[in-house]
Amino acid sequence: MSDSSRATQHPTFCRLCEPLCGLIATVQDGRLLGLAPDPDHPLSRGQVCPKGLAFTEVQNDEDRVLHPLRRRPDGAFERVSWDRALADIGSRLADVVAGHGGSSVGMYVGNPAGFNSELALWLGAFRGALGVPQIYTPGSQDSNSRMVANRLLYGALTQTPFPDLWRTDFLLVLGANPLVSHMSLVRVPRVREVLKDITGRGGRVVVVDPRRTETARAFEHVAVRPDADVWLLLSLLHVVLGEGLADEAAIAEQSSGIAFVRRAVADHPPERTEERTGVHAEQVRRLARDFAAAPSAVAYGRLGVCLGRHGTLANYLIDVLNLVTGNLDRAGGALFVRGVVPMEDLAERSGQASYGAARSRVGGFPDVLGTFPAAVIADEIVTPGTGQLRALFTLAGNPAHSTPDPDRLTAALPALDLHVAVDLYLNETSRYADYVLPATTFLEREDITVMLANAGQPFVQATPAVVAPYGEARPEWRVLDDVLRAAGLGPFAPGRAGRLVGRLGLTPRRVLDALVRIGPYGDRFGLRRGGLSARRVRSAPHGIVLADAPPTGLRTEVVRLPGHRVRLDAPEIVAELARLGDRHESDPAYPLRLIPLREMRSLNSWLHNSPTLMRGEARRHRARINPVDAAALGVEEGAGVRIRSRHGEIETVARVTDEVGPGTVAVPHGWGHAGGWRRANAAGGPNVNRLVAAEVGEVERLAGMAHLSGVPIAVEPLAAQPAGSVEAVGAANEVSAGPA
Ligand SMILES: Nc1nc2c(c(=O)[nH]1)N[C@H]1C(S)=C(S)[C@@H](COP(=O)(O)OP(=O)(O)OC[C@H]3O[C@@H](n4cnc5c(=O)[nH]c(N)nc54)[C@H](O)[C@@H]3O)O[C@H]1N2
Ligand SMILES: Nc1nc2c(c(=O)[nH]1)N[C@H]1C(S)=C(S)[C@@H](COP(=O)(O)OP(=O)(O)OC[C@H]3O[C@@H](n4cnc5c(=O)[nH]c(N)nc54)[C@H](O)[C@@H]3O)O[C@H]1N2
Ligand code: SF4
Ligand SMILES: [Mo]
Repeated sequence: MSDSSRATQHPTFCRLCEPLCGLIATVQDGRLLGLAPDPDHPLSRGQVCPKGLAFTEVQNDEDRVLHPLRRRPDGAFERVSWDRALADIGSRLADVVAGHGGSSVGMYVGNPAGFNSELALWLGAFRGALGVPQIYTPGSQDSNSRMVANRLLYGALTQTPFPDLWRTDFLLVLGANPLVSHMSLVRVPRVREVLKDITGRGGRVVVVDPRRTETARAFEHVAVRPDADVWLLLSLLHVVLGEGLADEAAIAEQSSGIAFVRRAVADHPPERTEERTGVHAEQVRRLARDFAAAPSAVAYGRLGVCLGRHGTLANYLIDVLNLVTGNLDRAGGALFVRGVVPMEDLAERSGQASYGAARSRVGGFPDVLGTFPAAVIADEIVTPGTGQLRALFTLAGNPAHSTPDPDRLTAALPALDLHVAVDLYLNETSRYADYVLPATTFLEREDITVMLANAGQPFVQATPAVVAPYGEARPEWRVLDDVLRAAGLGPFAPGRAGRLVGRLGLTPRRVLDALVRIGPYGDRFGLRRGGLSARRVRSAPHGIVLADAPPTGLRTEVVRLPGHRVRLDAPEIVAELARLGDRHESDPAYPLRLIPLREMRSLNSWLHNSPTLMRGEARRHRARINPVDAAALGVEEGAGVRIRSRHGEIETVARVTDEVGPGTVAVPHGWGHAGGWRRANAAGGPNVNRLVAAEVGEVERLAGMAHLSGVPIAVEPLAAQPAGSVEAVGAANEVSAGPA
């Protein structure tokens, strides 16, 4: 950390998305002057994206919340001291728990929390202290269908196989756009180069997507209809199994239940599914043959398949394709994960990687990793009874923006007895909180990359905080710790356990250090020569490459089912397949299909206050619509459109382009701001999640996933441009000064 008045440079790494690219932070007088790519980072080697560099503008943003804020009855915020905030939060939380039990307390932990190892550890403590609080995450808008597929196939929720991009001969991407989103559930700095290397060594990259995305354009594109991947995958399997292209030895050795798969795919020849998928039968047959014939091949699916009406089934089928072609757990195929800290193993062994161990009160959804679908939060708040949600903590998240039917949640929030947000900003959710507590940015806290071990080269890096917290910002783990203490709850409360924890001086850092040492690469506290210790990691500021390639042959270690066999016929899958298509209604009033779209210069809902990222005419909200549809509807390029679903409506501007097929409309999420971020508010655009229902019947059954892809919609031209920016609350630095 710098305290001299000379500018100093500090290697660190970006924690906005999964590549965790190396950065050099320049600091002077405790202020961040700028961020640059770290040329000495072994994995990212001097490459970063515009978001990473623009983070300087978040760090130094004058709209950031830097002091605890309390909301007054008139809705304006006033500054309070940490002590007063914590005392009041503590006593109100204690009241809720005393009166209604721990199950009436909820927490929504947002996406940036996934890049914070200290918080990840301390969340467990929060949970433990409250007994059975309701935990929500973006997982139900992101990856829970992937997790549930893992559980059903491998008996291990946390074991998401990742594509061995570095050795494969054939990459089949379904529903991901790596050149923009930089890949997810696999860590790939320099992703363009890694993908280009596949074709460079004579391999192929095929992108299955309803939109001709940046990635599809750079490689081969298969244009599929929205939410039809399940049928495409069934047909690919039909060809592989039916034409004798499968690796029968691998099937016999690795799996159980193949008879079910053979029966299931028999009915789905490509000729029968082509109408649904929009992919010509002959193209499907060729794709299946080429995939099976490649020396190594891997299918990788991400958001586009996770968000459909059968997201769990789609993820399951992707893995089945990898397995039956002999590509599971081998070089160039789909690999299991072994972390620097055995997070996966710990979660599985400790029972935290649960599925269906509890059911949500509203909707009866099975828990996924102890979490419930965010779509039910609003109903949990307003539905009376035992376990009615009365206190909510939102940490690093924006659920009243990022989840289905944001207005329903916004309307429910005021009914809470206590709502506390820990965030960098007043966002569309925290603006309704009783208290908004200032969090540290990733540059203001130390970290170690114990997550995201799913990489081409197993790697670990630690960073100190490169600047001291601005204002009164505090790390989230401390905030949780302090809140529990103030409420007289849990392991940190006064009492025996609390005293013990106090005496041990237990901090996330200490726990993480110990975990690194006992992990698979660890020094076992000196018992293993050359092994890792946190001290050794910290002494290598650009990180340490632990191996040249990821390990293979982990199945017998990680699959937690009889004989370590992958189970192909879990009853949940059998039942889901029997209901295939039951939620794919066709209503002539809503003939088009909505699909999600990520932009290079957005990060979900929270980088729209950066001047650099928002510069230029291209940074306006646009719905991509095919020229054929546009002509039929009388919609012109640049004209205003109204998009309606059975559930809600939004207004935006049309971009007429054949990058989406007829019948498909692609709309970016994360826009339509009304928080304390003034530039974001002024950027306009609607929140696309208004088109998505939060009703129980709209949520995918197995994993509780929101349906954000394939939503039936109608589009009509607007006479004028859409209404401008939305009503907003004052910026955090304009709050009325209250007693400190
Ligand atoms: N620049 C940028 N990078 C990001 C993010 C960001 O907001 N901005 N967000 C980060 C986060 S939180 C995540 S989870 C990852 C996600 O990373 P990705 O999974 O790559 O997500 P997207 O870029 O949204 O790509 C989803 C793709 O699915 C396609 N699609 C939609 N519906 C269907 C369908 O039914 N079938 C098929 N086959 N495809 C479909 C869409 O057209 C889109 O191209 O990105 C991360 N990286
Ligand atoms: N329509 C549609 N909806 C989607 C998606 C989609 O593709 N389409 N994608 C879904 C996906 S994949 C995701 S991951 C979710 C994201 O959904 P959320 O996690 O609910 O929301 P974010 O937009 O990531 O907002 C993150 C918040 O954390 C704050 N923040 C940033 N860094 C920190 C920090 O270090 N500490 C704290 N305390 N706060 C911090 C930011 O200021 C911001 O307010 O959105 C989902 N919603
Ligand atoms: S791709 Fe961009 S946002 Fe993601 S880690 Fe790298 S620099 Fe950060
Ligand atoms: Mo995400």
